[in-house]
Amino acid sequence: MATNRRVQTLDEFTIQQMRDFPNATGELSGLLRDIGLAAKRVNVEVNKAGLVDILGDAGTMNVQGEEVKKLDEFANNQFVGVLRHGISCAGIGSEELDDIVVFDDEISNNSKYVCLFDPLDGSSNIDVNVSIGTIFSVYRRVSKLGEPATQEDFLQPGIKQVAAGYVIYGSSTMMVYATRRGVNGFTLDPSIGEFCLSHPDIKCPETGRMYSVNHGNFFQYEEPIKKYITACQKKDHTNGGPYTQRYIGSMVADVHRNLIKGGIFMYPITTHKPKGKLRLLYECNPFGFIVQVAGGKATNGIQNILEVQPTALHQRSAFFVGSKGMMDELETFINEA
Ligand code: P6P
Repeated sequence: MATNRRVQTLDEFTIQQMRDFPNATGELSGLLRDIGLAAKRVNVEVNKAGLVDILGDAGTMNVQGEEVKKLDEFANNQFVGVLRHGISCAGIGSEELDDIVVFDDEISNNSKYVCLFDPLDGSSNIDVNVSIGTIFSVYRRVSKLGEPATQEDFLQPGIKQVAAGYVIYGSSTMMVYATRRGVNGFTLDPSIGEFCLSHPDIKCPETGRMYSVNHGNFFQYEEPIKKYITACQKKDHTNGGPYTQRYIGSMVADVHRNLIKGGIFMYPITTHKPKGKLRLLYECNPFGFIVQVAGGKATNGIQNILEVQPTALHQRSAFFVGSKGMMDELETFINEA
């Protein structure tokens, strides 16, 4: 008798992971399930964004000085709300909030973890129906349990991440997260409202032929970056085939594609943005952790991105991430300079 391949839901998977570690308290598993719940709520609104008046600028400006769209605020409120009322998180940092939010209640103050979020990255694409995403990062607190979380809990180098992940709201909605044990992808099955394991043990291909960069900034890049991009364009079209440029302008979509198919994503510093554009804590570090666990590499052009010691919640960084072979090739251009 034909039987359906048993599909494991996110909840079942995280509980199984907990069973594999008998001394696990289950807090991290619970935290990941909380994030999955918030993501499902955001997904509902993202999927109908064109139908209801949730689009358009909310009129406020976020800490980045960008107009905040209503869906940004909605997404932020979902993640903050679920984690505040959960039992696994002592506080959060968010692209949408100037400062950290410390939950400061008895349960939360005894929680082991803090989270950082970009609740809805690529939101400028919402109005034109391009894939957007949520990015998250989880750290074990360094402050005293039983007391409120502190700024130091959030300003840890990326190498200290306990978990990191993203949700991509695209042709399907997926949640991908990494712990030190590996990277796994879960696709939302709307018929049961559950994220189901669809991409077990994701590995980033050692090489790829896709390079992702904003060519509009080409003449603002430093020389080694321009030389590498030009080399990509001149790739020998015989062996291994030509490189191709793929850039959606939505980081979650670009990095997700390159993680699965192989490729390199670059957001270098430019003359207009000498510190880079992307945020270290809730864009670069989570993706750096995910891709490195999957076998790829991630740097700021100078060092492993996960070794950078953060000094500010919203600090920016140059960011290069992707297949090891392509990252090594980029580094030869940078080192030559
Ligand atoms: P640019 C979206 O605003 C974002 O933060 C990332 O999702 C994306 O990769 C990048 O900015 C695109 O920036 O300057 O190329 O439009």
